[in-house]
Amino acid sequence: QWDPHVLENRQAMVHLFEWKYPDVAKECEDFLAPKGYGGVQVSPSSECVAVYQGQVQRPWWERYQPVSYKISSRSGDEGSFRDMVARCNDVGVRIYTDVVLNHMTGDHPAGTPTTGDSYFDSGAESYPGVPYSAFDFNDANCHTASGSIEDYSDAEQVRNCKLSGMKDLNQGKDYVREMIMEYLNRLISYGVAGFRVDASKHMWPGDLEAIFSQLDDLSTDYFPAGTRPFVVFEVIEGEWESIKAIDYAGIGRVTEFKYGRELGHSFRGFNQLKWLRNIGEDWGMLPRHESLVFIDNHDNQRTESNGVLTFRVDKWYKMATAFMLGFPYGFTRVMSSYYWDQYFEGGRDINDWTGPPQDTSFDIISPSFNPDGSCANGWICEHRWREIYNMVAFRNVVHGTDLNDWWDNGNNQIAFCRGNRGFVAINNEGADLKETLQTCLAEGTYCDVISGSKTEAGSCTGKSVQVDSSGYGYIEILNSEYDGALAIHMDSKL
Ligand code: ARE
Ligand code: CA
Repeated sequence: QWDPHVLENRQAMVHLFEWKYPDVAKECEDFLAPKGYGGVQVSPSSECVAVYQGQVQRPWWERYQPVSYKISSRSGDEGSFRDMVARCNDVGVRIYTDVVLNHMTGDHPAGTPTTGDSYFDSGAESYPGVPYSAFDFNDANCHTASGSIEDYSDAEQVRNCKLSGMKDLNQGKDYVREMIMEYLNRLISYGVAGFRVDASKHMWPGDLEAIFSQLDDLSTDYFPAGTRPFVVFEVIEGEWESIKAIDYAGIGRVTEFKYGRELGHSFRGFNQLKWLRNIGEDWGMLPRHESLVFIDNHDNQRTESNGVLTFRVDKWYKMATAFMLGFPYGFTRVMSSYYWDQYFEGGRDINDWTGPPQDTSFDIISPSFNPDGSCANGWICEHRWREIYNMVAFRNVVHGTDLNDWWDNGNNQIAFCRGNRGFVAINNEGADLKETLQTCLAEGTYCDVISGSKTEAGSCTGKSVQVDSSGYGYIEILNSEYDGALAIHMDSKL
């Protein structure tokens, strides 16, 4: 349940946040497979509440308030979901579904529409589409005055009380477990490779273990018999909280939020890059084979909490992503976003609810693509930025090697090798990097895959690096350059 079941030469996944399933399927075929992405995390597929609340019209977060476990959302219906899973698997790209198992909806007035055809009554805790009734919820097990989580240091209420007022399911009940397992097994039967389990911190590890250890093996249409589903538990470990990410690592991978936070801190200049040499377990993070790492996610790119980097600070973002994809720690996830206008009031972006690009009937608009492959009409598509997809290819090429020959200038210029297969240098200093460094590569000329790409004809559209017979090469990253990183690897040899 820790293995993402990607192909051996595809070692990163991408979160196509709010993409429609037909667009995901096409992206697998046209871009992700050719560029070497191993899998896609898709937004929650279950039927959910359709939110129209004054200014807030169809926010992205409505998908985190399920009404039933039918596959029906703005991304598509059951048919398009199955078609996507089949088409992506056919080109060797895995699908991981985001699943919301902790709760159902918050309070909504009677008659609130849903994205499917189910009726629900949040006041009575009645969700006939599953069906769940009031007996299936945790009300009797929560002892706070408000019924919601009030103190995050108290594990009992974090698990048994309502998260942001949403009806909290009791996963300790056999019936609730059965309903959840039926849903997850249905997704497995369609060919998904695994799940991102939303709000895992708010569920008891023992209950999750009972559910996830009993799930079916993955579909033999695409995976060898006996293959266990990949599971990523979303747990944000709070410094002052009693619940720890490691409490969940015995049942699957866990999100390692410290990683993106520390990289943001470093690239923003609050910690010298030279210290990144041993980021990972030595910094109190999860064992690498149990962790999922990312620079930002769909939540913290909105709050920008802890100074995480996002597409809005693109030079730093690409440097940090190059570091993450170049460095041997964790399974890596690339974020792929859409744009929205921020509007700060009292330090908070009041537009943070804004949903994906949509037309006047609130249907999601498909991304369109520029001649250079980047996205248009509101989609950012970080995963289509050359500096990022070329580093995904880098990670694939160096897979199986460790880090060696670390170099730094004692400050914010760093470089390292991955075995004798790849070399990365990063300059986050107010000065040029001009050094002759050990690249660990065989003699030859290499194309820097950050400033350009190696073409099919075998030439390089960016900078190139000459490596001598002892592995040394002259590396230059000027402070004025568009990008602050340089990367070469075996397959970028000219
Ligand atoms: C919305 C409205 C609320 C309303 C509620 C019910 O915004 O005002 O009360 O609906 O009507 C997302 C949005 C929420 C949204 C929700 C449901 O972010 O705003 O509520 O969808 O529509 C904690 C959890 C962590 C969670 C984060 C956001 O531990 O699991 O909060 N992350 C996941 C998803 C979110 C999603 C949910 C869970 C809910 O990724 O996208 O919410 O399904 C410290 C703590 C953390 C805490 C963090 C933020 O770091 O240590 O535990 O994370 O602060 O509060
Ligand atoms: Ca709970």
